[in-house]
Amino acid sequence: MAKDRLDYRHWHNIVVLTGAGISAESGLGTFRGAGGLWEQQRVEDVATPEAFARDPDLVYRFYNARREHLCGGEVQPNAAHHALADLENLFPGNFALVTQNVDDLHERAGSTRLYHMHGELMKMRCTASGSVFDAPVHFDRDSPCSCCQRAGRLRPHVVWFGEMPIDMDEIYALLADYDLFVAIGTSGNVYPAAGFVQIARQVGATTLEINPEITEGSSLFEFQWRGPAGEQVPRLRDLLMSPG
Ligand code: BJW
Repeated sequence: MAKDRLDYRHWHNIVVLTGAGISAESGLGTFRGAGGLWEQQRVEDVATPEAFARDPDLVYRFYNARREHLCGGEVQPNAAHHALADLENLFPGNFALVTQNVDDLHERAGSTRLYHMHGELMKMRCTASGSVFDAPVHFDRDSPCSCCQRAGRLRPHVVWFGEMPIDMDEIYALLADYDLFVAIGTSGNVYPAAGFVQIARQVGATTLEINPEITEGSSLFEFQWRGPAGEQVPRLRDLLMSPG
């Protein structure tokens, strides 16, 4: 049974994991569930290295459309992104943010201590050198690479199924020493992020899930706040910033 009262006075190190749900109220679709991205596009067709090898044009189109939407002006950070940026600035202990999201809404809200474990939509990578560059809204197999000037070498700088997520050494180091782990807007379907709550329990950290729905991993969390991130994350910020 989840508890409903957090004893927040003894926390010094906080790690927050975010997923697609935190950006839902900004107008970006989530992946799973009704109306999600994977309902419109089969994951096997666009989010694996094999898909990119088989049909790169489809993959370029999929990510170009998402970049266009992200940069179109309608998508802006919401109250949850801003509340996490506030915590980075104001929380007196250590605060780290790990996101599975490839959008840049955390940065736009002001977060800087941020790990994009599944990459960044607004970056592209040379498949020959591994160099990472800022991406234009559109690029494809005809776009020359910024380092070798060759066409056909650029790919989205995102992590597909079967690939190693980014910055895992740093993220596991964070997870070795902290008091509070908060997972916001993630379904807990995708590893290794889905396993972070188990690491948190092993190190004795308090665990909190913020999600309007019950998820695959809900029963592993000590505390569960049901509701949209835009409402619940400002509540968490206010709690953590209130005088003990
Ligand atoms: C709200 C809300 C609101 C709605 N407020 N909330 C068998 C067992 C275990 C593992 C494996 C296995 N077979 C294969 C694997 C490994 C595989 C995996 O996990 N597969 C599973 C499907 C089983 N993982 C990998 O391959 C990863 N690599 C890997 O494991 O390398 C080896 C390794 C070994 C050891 C250490 C480290 C690594 C790579 C995974 C790459 C995932 N890539 C994607 C695409 C990125 C690019 C792109 O954007 O196109 O990442 S898939 C997609 O899922 C994306 C997301 O980051 C990721 C997670 O999704 P997320 O964020 O949870 O979104 P949703 O849609 O699932 O959920 C949204 C949630 O929001 C819901 O719960 C809603 O209720 C909620 N919500 N509105 C708050 N307003």
